[in-house]
Amino acid sequence: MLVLFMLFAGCAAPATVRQEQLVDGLTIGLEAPEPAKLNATQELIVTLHDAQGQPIDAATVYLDLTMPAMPMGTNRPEAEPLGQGRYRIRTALTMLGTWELTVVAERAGTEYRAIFTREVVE
Ligand SMILES: [Cu+2]
Repeated sequence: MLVLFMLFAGCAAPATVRQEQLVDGLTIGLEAPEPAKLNATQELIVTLHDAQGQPIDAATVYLDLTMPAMPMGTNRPEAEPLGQGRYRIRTALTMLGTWELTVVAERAGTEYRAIFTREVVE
């Protein structure tokens, strides 16, 4: 299941895109600046909720950044927990084109993975 929302905070503020996936009862969300600019530091927010909609804080979260079109080496920035089921990752995408951002969340010995696609533009 993939849900896509566009949030516009105001005329002057940059837009944020929010995507969500349901993985084995865990709702994994990713909030990212839109558009995804080449080589710009961007702040990504991962959100985790259980089947009852309760935020999950006791998880280890990182991103696995790849491009489907080519090998790009290993790039796995770790997330910093913010509380309320939110985790922050700062990273930059260093090439134009389609990226796959795999959110990996480890919780109570179980690993959950959700793949989100981002299009990087100039
Ligand atoms: Cu590439």
